[in-house]
Amino acid sequence: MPTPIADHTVPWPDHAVREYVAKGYWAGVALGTLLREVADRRPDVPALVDPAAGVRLTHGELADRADAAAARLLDLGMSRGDRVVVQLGNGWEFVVLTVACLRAGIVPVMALPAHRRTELAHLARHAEATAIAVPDRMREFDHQGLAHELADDVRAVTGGPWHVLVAGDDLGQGSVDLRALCGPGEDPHADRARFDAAAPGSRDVAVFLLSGGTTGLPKLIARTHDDYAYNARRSSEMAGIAADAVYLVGLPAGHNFPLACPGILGTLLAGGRVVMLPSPEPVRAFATIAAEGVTHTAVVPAVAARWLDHAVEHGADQVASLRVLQVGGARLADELARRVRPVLGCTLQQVFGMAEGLLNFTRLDDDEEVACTTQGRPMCPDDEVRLVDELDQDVPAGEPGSLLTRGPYTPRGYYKADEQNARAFTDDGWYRSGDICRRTPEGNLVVEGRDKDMINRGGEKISAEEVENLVYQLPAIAQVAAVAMPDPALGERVCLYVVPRPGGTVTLEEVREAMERIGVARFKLPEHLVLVDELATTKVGKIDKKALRADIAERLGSAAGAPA
Ligand code: J2J
Repeated sequence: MPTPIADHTVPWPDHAVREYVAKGYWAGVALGTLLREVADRRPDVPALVDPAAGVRLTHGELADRADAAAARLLDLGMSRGDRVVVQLGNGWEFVVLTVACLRAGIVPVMALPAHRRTELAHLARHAEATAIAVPDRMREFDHQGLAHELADDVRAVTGGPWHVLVAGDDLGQGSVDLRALCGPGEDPHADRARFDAAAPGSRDVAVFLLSGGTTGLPKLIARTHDDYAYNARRSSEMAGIAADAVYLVGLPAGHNFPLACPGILGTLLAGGRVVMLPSPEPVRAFATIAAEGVTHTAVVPAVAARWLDHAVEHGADQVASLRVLQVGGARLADELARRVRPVLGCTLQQVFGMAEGLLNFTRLDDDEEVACTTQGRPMCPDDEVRLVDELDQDVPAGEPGSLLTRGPYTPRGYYKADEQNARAFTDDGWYRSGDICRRTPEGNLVVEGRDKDMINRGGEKISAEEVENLVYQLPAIAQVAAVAMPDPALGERVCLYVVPRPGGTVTLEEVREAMERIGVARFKLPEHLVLVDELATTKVGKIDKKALRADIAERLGSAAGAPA
């Protein structure tokens, strides 16, 4: 039996809970129930489109399928409070399974398709998952095979059951057919009644999100039904999502941004329609926007840049229906931001968010200057934000400081991570985002840098410590430091500084091969390697990453220069 989730979460203090309930942020209703209510009001309205699979479901059909799937999960032997690692591509099964979990109180752990053995094994172990959902194959990778290897490992340790749910045509022995599991049920009324009668508690954990990563392995962020429902609903208001909205999911669906800011959940809760696309590659994305009349979508700056180039070359007629382009996940350059409206003809909304909670948006009616040069302001009047110096003292108005935050959808600690929590949260519950921001006189935030040891590769967050731990497994390495190097397309890429052991040496290819053998997401592989005799250190003897970042920027020519 997995440990109850509540044993390892950090609750909001009672006075905060009372306030969030009194102010209506926490509605006291489970997410699955809220989605059911939408389906009852709009049963025949389109809810979910997966053009690649040719699947189109109404709100009523989606809700019924989710209940049928929830019932089948219980039939497999799963029960409320169990955890399932979800590593699915952007297809309809992701949505049905997620809603099924929300109805049944089974908690999805939102992994990414890029994750490999190291990450998945860690997530499964840390969350004490009893199931994993994967595609059969995706982008040439045998996800099903890896899932079964993991299942064998887990069963050997726990002796308990472990389910491998597979979306695809090529089902192996021992796999559960996820498409069948997410298919229509035989008795929708009975399935529904079962979950109407036993909805999860609104303060229970609804989903586990992955932290952007500053530690050796990703941390889990436990988001409750109450806080995540608020997150999704309020984000919809920010983005102008109502029942007529058609939201395109192009980023990996398990990311907080496309999942609930407003993303899939916010759009469904507003009674709108969600369109699933495997990737935001512009040719298909533009064609899908045209075909489905997409009104809203979310991208990272690197994708925004590709869309702008594509539109300049091929015209923007296909994206005429697009009203709002949300851009976030990494700093959007002001120059790029200024091109969005003239080139794509839609409103730019900058989103500075984090899976840990706090969401900042530029408002749809902000003037062009604010929308193009700031990352917006918190969405909730009761989001608390402080900008502080090294001693946690507030910096003077207008000065850059390190962002601390608390609020109704920002949990007070990571799941089962006392040691990290002591560092990532202050004693009085402020989350240290590690972002260096400045506040404009109008109250908008501008992200100027960060004081966390993370590399932001086109919106994918990479923990330097995690990369370094992996590289230390190579015998030829005496010392290593992973740092961000500037990149014109992705913003940053991983650069390694390596001190080899005496007489030894190492190449970039050797490091990459070793990491691939161990099995980690490809986006974490270093893309440049610098051999040095020693690593510069700070006064207190720590590796001087700032100096290394400056060094690599200089070696590449300039801060904006292209890598060799
Ligand atoms: C600069 N840095 C940004 C921005 C995030 C919406 C949007 C993004 C995320 C996300 C998210 C940034 N400019 N506009 O969850 O719901 C960096 C910061 C932040 C970290 C969080 C959402 N938007 N960042 O990116 O959990 O460093 O969430 O602390 O993946 O991304 O990363 P993540």
